[in-house]
Amino acid sequence: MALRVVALAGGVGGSKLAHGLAEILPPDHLTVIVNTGDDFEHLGLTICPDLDTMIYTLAGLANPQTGWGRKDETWGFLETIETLGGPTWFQLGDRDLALHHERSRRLKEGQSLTEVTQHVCQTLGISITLLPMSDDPVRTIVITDKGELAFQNYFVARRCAPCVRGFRFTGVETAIPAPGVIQALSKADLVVLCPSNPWVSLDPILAVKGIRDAVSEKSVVGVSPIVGGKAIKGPAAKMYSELGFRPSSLSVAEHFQDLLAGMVIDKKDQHLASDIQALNIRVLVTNTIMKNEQDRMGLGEEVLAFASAMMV
Ligand code: FO1
Repeated sequence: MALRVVALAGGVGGSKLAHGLAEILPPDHLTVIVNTGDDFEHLGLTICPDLDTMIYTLAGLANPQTGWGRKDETWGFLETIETLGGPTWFQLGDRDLALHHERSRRLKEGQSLTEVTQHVCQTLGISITLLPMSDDPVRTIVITDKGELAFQNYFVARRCAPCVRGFRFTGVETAIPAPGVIQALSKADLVVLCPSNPWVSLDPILAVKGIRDAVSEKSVVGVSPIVGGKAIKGPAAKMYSELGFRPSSLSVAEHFQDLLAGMVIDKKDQHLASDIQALNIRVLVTNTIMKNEQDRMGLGEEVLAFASAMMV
């Protein structure tokens, strides 16, 4: 009997595991809740990078080199923006741009982000349920030695260089979970915290009213986004260091200690297993680096088997 799973995810790493789970679970047994704290207005468009990275990954359209944006892309729009003296710091390909444009048009017409996401998933043949964490705007602000920076300014424009002091999620005080989020969590047998940045991909989701409480009622398994003290991709390890924590899968386990029943760590971190178990968290040590679709499915299978064994 397949488990009913809800996965929480952000950008590239989280999307890969979500893709593996989507390949092995019946479509109606997987709901993925995606971070929207990275969203921003740019060139008059509403851009949702983590939703789009998830959509492109699940649809097999993601750029394999970067993990974000689309493969088989053309760049006529951005090249022309450059000749016109417009902003080109955020790389928008022509096909990707069409998604931002159509989403923005529908949102302006009054459709919700959930409705637009469902429509896009249908057009791309994605059969699992993909939900934004909220239809209300929540924006991650990175508090740094260079001041408070909007997320994409920190992440893309400044390439994560500023020293992080903390985070704020503006709008989270009044945001409510998107329709279906709490229902999916209440029906779930298992919640998976995908290998996404704990600070700026998973914490924003858990900060939306009611989500952390709903997750805490469930069996939760996390997959560490940090291997051998480094993030596979992105600034997670740098953020841990700058905030005064040793970047390690143990720090990630401590980060979510009150939620986790189990943690999946890479073989490189075998030596940390007992420290994590001492937090009363079961540990699975395996290969967590997903180089291809086979790895994604393999890790998905292992996470589900680990969770099932934990729940008996
Ligand atoms: N990341 C970059 O480092 N440089 C970019 O130019 C860039 C463009 C971009 C366009 C669409 C999209 O969906 C994502 C894009 N990203 C880019 C990644 C994005 O900033 C991050 O994926 C998330 O915000 C963090 O996971």
